[in-house]
Amino acid sequence: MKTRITELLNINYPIFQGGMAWVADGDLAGAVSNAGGLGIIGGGNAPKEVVKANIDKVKAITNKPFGVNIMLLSPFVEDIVDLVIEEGVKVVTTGAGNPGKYMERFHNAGITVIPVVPSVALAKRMEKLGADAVIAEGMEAGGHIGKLTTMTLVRQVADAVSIPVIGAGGVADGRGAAAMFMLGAEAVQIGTRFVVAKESNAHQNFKDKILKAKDIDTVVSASVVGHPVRAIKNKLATAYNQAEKDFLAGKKSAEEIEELGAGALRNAVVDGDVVNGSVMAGQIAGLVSKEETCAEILEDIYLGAAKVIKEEAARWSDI
Ligand code: TUI
Repeated sequence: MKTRITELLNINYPIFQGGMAWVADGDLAGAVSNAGGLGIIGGGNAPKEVVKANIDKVKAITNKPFGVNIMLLSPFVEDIVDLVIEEGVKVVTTGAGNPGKYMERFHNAGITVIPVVPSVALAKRMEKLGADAVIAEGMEAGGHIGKLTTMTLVRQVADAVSIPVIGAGGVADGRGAAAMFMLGAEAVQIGTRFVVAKESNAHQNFKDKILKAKDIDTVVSASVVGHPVRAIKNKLATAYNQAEKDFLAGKKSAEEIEELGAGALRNAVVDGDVVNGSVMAGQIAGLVSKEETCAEILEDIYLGAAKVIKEEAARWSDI
């Protein structure tokens, strides 16, 4: 099965592993790319040396294509832009902002640029600036999110641009992937299910939170102060949302609230503090109940999508 995305990137499966900060390291991205998907290193807020070590790791694991996600709120964003160019990284995805000012440098270096967009307006702007594709990520996703749902965003972005669209947010299996293709996507990006992959180095406590989560267990924090983030409900998320109420009542400063979030993702992913740390995960966590290898996950999604698409097509074949 081929789409413009599998051809553009020379990958077997039209499946990206989300570039999740702290989680998407060289081991995870290397395993996904090696198995035929697009593994993506999550730059997050990491300094250049850390991202470079992860790039070296992927290159040691596989010769296949991989990407680096540049989180545009990072204090090290300029360094990471330099790094991906120096290292000959072929694919860059961006998140949490507008990568417009780096586009020319990426293209001069022959990099395929795929920004995450939370709206049709940004998708169109990215297409005009020469983006090779866009990832339309709905608010079902974990981590930093926009306002629209995946269902409405993917459909409207696919209608508005001519470049290929990757659907993300709320996808964890073949049925979800098939739904994205029906909406006009030519690949899917998946985060939460890869957090619990065998090759993922996320702390077991973090994985267990996802494996045990139900459909309604995530909440959005920092909608008032900071950047909206979806995570599994815990003491931190509850405290953050209470602090925001206090802020609106004039009883707390923005700085005091932002303090709560500092280092919270690292605390959960690396140290396993899933009480006071931020357990970022998508709403589809309720469907994720097994630790598997990246190869097993990719095959399950790909074959699962093929199965339901064929079954559904058969139902419509007489019309
Ligand atoms: O970036 C993500 N997900 C993330 S980043 C992250 S690290 C972080 N932690 C705490 C606070 C903030 C960041 C954890 N999860 N997904 C991609 C994404 N991009 N979601 C939303 C956006 C986005 C939002 C606004 C992309 C562009 C944008 O543009 C605004 C503009 O400048 O036009």
